[in-house]
Amino acid sequence: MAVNAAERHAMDRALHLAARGPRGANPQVGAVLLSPDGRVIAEGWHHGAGTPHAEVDALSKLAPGEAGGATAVVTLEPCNHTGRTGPCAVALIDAGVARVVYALDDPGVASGGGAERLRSAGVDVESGEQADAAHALIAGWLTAQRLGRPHVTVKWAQSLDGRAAAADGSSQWITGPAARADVHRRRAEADAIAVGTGTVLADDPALTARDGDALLPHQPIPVVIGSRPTPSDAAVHRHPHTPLFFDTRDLRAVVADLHTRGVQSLFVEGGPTLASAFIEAGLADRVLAYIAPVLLGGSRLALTDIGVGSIDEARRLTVDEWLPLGDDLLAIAHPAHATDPAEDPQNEGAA
Ligand code: AOF
Ligand code: ZN
Repeated sequence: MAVNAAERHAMDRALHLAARGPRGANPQVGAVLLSPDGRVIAEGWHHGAGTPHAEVDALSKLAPGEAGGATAVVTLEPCNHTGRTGPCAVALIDAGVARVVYALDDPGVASGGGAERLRSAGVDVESGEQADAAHALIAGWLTAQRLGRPHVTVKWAQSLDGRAAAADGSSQWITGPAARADVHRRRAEADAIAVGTGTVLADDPALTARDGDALLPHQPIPVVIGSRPTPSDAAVHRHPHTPLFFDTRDLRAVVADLHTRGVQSLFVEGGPTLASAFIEAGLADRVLAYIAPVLLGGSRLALTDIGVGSIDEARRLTVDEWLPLGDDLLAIAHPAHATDPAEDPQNEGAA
């Protein structure tokens, strides 16, 4: 049976409810229960890992028997596994729900398969309703599920001749205020922000996302990678989140660890050694190069060795946008031939 107007409307509402949940290790999911005549009888959403799933949250608002014959409208396929909570497919079957309309399939190996389970219990199931909107809402979580690691953005600022600093190492400020404000807005969209220990020693960055002097509402977790000790009075220790330190060169281990902590997006701020290592490891899903109309010359390049020995090994990029920011220019790009990082051949071992 095709999706009707009441169900479509309920999906709008479920998407709205889903967005109330936190971004984190679990997806944001919303659910609306409709009576057989199409009235909303309960609403629910997922409040974060370890709490009841959206469907169970909605069912908990009804008396026993009240969901008999109801339609559940959910933004994600009801799960089929016992994780921190029991399978939602079973909870819906046990409650007597007659029909389920959902937006996106659950990509989880263990958690997927709820639709089949529902169907085999005689529940009528429709999928794909407003899948695009649901996808947009949990894109970060879906990427993390597919790759087993966060989506990685590598950012740097450079002179027109590709340098990241002057001969003495000074690098503040190559770009102008519009570019710097843009960086802070993008920092605030990331779950975590990484620098190398060399950058901590050279620049002592706060690693906060700011608008002028004010902290933006969302702050990424600061991550410091490398073997040199960080001074106890470094600015990163005053960050609202406790910094994470990784004394390793194994970036795959770092991103795998961040994944287990629920980090879905990582913003790599530099310096050139760390940025280059992420690119060489095939772990850069997106590149942001802020290019300023200034010449520095010398040997302090924006990137060091990225494993390109010959021109046919060059890491070609596809530009998503050239964005003017004041006198500067931002290139937003991703590895060529990959619209989806999971399908990028340079991200070997990523899928
Ligand atoms: C649903 N409804 O509201 C959510 C689902 O460890 P658990 O028990 O919290 O399970 C987490 C997995 O369940 C998560 O990875 C995803 O596959 C699914 N999330 N499923 O039916 C929900 N949040
Ligand atoms: Zn569930």
